[in-house]
Amino acid sequence: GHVFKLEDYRPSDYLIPRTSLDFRLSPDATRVTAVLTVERREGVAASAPLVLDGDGPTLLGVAIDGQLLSEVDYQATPDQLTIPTPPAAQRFELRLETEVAPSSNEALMGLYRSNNVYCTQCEAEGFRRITYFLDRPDILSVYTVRIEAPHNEAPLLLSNGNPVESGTLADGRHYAVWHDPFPKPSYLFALVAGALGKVAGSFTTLSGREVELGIYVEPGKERLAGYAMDALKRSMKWDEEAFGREYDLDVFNIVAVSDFNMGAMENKGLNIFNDKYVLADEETATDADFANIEAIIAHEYFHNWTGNRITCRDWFQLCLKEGLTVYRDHEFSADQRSRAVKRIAEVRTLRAHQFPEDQGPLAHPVRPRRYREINNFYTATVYEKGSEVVRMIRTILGAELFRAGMDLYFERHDGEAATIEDFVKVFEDVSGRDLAQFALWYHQAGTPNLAVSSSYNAAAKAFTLEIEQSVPPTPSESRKRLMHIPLAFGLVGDGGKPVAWAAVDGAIVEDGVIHVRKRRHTVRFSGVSERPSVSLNRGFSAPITLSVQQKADDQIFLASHDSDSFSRWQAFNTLLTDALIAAFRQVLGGKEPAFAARLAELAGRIAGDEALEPAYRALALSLPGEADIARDIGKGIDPDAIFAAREALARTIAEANRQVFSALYDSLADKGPFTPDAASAGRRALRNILLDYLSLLPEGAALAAQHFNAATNMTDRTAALTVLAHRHAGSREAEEALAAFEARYRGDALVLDKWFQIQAGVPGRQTVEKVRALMQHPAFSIANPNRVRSLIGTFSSANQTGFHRADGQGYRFFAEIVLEVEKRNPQVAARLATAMRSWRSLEPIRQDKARQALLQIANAENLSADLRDIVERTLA
Ligand code: HT7
Ligand code: ZN
Repeated sequence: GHVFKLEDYRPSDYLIPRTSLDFRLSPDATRVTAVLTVERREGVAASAPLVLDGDGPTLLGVAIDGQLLSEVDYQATPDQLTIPTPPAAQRFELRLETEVAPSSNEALMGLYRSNNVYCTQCEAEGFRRITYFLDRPDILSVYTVRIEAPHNEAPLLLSNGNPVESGTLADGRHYAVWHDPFPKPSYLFALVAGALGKVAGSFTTLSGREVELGIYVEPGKERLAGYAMDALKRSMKWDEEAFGREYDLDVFNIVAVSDFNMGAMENKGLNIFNDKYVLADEETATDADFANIEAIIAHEYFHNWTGNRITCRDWFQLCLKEGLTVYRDHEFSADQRSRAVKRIAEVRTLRAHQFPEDQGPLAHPVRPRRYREINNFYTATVYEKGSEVVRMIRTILGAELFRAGMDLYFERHDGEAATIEDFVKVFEDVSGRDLAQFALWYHQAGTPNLAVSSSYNAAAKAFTLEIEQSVPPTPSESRKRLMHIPLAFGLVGDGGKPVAWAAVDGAIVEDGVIHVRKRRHTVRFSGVSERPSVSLNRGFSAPITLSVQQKADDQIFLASHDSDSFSRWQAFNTLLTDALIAAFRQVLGGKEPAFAARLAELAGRIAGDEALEPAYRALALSLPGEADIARDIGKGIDPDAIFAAREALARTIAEANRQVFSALYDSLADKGPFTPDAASAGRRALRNILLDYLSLLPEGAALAAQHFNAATNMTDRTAALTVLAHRHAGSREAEEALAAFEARYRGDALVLDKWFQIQAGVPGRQTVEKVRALMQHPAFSIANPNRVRSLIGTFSSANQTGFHRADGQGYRFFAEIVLEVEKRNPQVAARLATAMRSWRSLEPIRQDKARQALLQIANAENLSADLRDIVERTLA
């Protein structure tokens, strides 16, 4: 396949300032008439051919300035329409007639049908499936869209922008016209038509403009959209307060559809959502679902400025909109909920998804220089690491200059298709700093490591940090340059008080941040009157790994006293991880794992510490996951040994804290009506993690069954069901609860996804057969991405012992299903296949079986570009 290269970018010869689209909708033969105002760019020769992108639309006719072209005047292939000799005039009108079949579109890109609703997904390159176009993000056009359909099939007709006209036609047909005054790239085009229920709202902007809000859902589900509507209003308000950004159209619509490749899409004025991220009430959604809905509603809304008003010059710049918008939604959630808890959750996500990507064969820079399939670059690196890079800019500049830089960005680039260089430049301009070395965060892949050791000289009252940076090699980048790493830190003394110093040399240290810019720094603090414990990378100021020579006593001290809540959590988490890695080695050596008593004691103390938020305590008590432990071990992974080590630690903690945990569990029982706010969710989270521990003790299954039966909300119900299914698999209690859940939610596909997920996650070798059997369940459909992700995605990416069965049956099953999914939906198949990305860190026997499965996929016939790209890079 073709390799797209950043350095090959050049502006297109032609522009399309205006686009008018006319859709006559029909499930198998939708007619699309596109009338494009085409303009030759200044200075381009009149002989330059016009070459439009396509992806298989059936071309019915081409006309220029009203003259029908004969077939000798153009060349059409499925992926290109070439007009070799366009008119000499600088501006002309190109009219294209195409036909597409939405109901047989199972790739869910372009125009398709979900649940009898017409909808579109054009990012990244889906628009070209509808008509031929300059389908690239630097071609900004003003769209007018007319939609026509039978009224009974599609009473609702939506597109981007503001409604301008609608009316009835003969034969029960009707139409609507939409106009979007803001020039936009084709990937932000959207259309929705069908029978949907509406939840209406309104928002008055900072300057007093009324915006009509609409959330459209499957009829009958309107009452499940209330939380999303509230989240939308809070998002609109927050963007005004935090970034001074107002909404700019008269209407803002959100549509929930049940077949969607990703989470949601920020089409201008018409966001389209996976219904999983809209619909919620206490009966059907968990606290995590509520938090996700809030975050994704905010994320798509924030794109209106970071993505839509200022878009990307090309797809290499994807992080310009995605990393920045993730940063914005993180800040929003931190403001709406608990900042400390949110930060820990973000870092856990980054480590779980981005670190393995950065440390494996699919590693790429936040701004890649090469791609074969852009769909495969909607990654944790572009999104989550991209957000961390923006956060570091704020750390380096401070809040005020950061805001000034963002203001300048909006002012300077509004209405443009911009680059990462443009983004970095605004911060250089407002601060006068040189960010060239810092910008390597965008250009260089891999997770930097800082090795740190410390020493204290009491006589000299000197505290010294030896810091050494390294960036491990990644595919196609063997030599790395030195990075600028903002390392927030604290010197912690008696009782957690900060330890003062008189002077520091060896690095620039400002506002609690050491600026690491060289390979080695000896940072010497003088006038330090007591030996401090050093708290490093406070608030996770940089997305790095740390190798710290630090005594367990210091870690225990920090886990109890660090005033930085992130680092306090980190200290305890590091103790747990170190203990788990040691236990893993004991298991491999045929020994019973043993743990220091003070670890369990500390867990008990944290659990009962009333000074800490319940949500924080819940996070501290949740042990590093099996995949986290595997990542920190690095190589020679035997998932069964990791599982055994982790279970042993959980049991040790539960046994040592039985009374405290049990009393606390009882005291946290639900009082009063359900609310989805962060504080209530935190209490549920703490109680549910305590249940998880208590379930390991005698009568654990009975306790979990009781929790399940008494549950009055989905959070408690799924927590108990998970405990039963995972820790008491096959027990009467587990079987009864699974059956009760299935019976209760029969017919509710989104809730049954949780039931699939829980069962796909059951540890152990028998699960692969269970998953295969569940694929025959009437609620399962291989054509629906949510179903596939719940069952197959959970099994392959969240079930270490089940998927990595030593005999390779998990991999073999997986390869077979990935190829089956791929026939319909290459994008979803390619994403599933990334579950194999860490295969080289496995022990040799599993590694060999994993390679065979990858080769089985690679050798399949007619592999899509999406899947081929992932599998070949994974094997390389
Ligand atoms: N910008 C959106 C990305 C997206 C997408 C990309 C490729 C294929 C389908 C897709 N659906 C949505 C989502 C976002 O980051 O906001
Ligand atoms: Zn986004």
